[in-house]
Amino acid sequence: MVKSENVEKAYQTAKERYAELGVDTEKAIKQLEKVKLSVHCWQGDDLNGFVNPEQELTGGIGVSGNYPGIARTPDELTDDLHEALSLVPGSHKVAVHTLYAVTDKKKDFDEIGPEDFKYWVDWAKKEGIGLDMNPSFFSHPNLKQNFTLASPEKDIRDFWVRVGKQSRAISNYFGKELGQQSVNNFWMPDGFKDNPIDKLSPRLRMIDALDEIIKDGSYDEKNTIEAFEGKLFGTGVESYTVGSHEFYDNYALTRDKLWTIDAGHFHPTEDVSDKFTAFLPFGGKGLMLHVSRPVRWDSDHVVIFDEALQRITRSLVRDNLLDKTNIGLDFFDATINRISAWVVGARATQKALLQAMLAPIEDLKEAELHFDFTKRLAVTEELKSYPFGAVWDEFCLRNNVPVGTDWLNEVRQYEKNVQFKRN
Ligand code: RNT
Ligand code: ZN
Repeated sequence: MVKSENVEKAYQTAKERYAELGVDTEKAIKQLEKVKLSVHCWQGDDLNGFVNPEQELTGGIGVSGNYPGIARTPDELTDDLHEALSLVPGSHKVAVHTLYAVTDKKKDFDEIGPEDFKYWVDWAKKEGIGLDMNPSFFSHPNLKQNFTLASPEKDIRDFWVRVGKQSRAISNYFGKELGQQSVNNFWMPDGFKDNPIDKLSPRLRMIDALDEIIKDGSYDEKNTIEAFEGKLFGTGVESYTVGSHEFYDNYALTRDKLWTIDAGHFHPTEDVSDKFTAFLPFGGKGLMLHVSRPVRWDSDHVVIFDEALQRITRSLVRDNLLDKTNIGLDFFDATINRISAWVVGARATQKALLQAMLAPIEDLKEAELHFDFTKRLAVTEELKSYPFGAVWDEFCLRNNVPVGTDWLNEVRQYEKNVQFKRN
């Protein structure tokens, strides 16, 4: 067990070290407290959901591993989420998918509406958190030849348009009931495995379908807003993806919606963090992020405190973009305890935010403005070994969550008493 006096002693020293640089650790702690993460429910059950769990996962995304203790029911999943959230400092949101509706009746995706998410709303109220939504455009037989909203077949398109419309009603219900905006994230796997002849028509069909979905302007943006997630390619659609980045960047801008940037959806050498400031100044309403870790490809590994993540959080903090950005997590790993996956990814994201906040940002901007690149490099390099971990520990302590590796003991207890008993 970490001793709290040690945490406090280390924090006092860290506070002074940062103060020498003109950095206020108390201010950073307060700033971090305000940042909500949108924690994806699907890490808890390998994206099976409750609507058609027998159906295989499609859409070119995949989960590997079979660590025991997977959540199989709504109660098991929310119990596990509760456990994970209790180990992550601060107050957050949970993101669900159409697949996670809780209903006694057999309902198809396009029939699932707000009433089928009452379970989640009641739970979220109990937890005091918000909910985000995602219409599911996969794991369903109407994902036909890898097409949904851009399908050449009208009945397939119409089906998915209804799913999209329903998701808006559900997201609006979340926002209204929980008193905070629910982001409704659209990702469609549509595309071709091999070289297409016609690259234009599928995109035109996609635009029409999306416009049809968002046509009803009666939803209050206080409650819900749509976000659109592009992708370079997916497994099975290597040659052409209808919803590319440029496609959704332009769609979001022209429709006054959010653009979703998933850290795994770009070429591995691209710097995702460089995109935020190339979008927002053009009138971009805001961003949704899917923080993920692509290992060689869009592999959806658990997020860790790595350079790619630090670049993302530095840009958000230094360029003052936190107010315009919804930070969601999107990864799935079944080779480890699924609760620990959530905890590692969420805590890593918060740590990276905190480290970015603990910097003499104005001073560095000033140096840059006067071409003092020597100072910029020297200071940012030294900052890397400043005692930010001591501030992080203090943040955990103040938020009543375990410090250091102590959270792992709790997960071990929980898996022994709860998760391993499920099998
Ligand atoms: C897929 C997208 C999408 C999904 C989730 C389940 O490549 O990243 O966001 O991972 O909606
Ligand atoms: Zn994503």
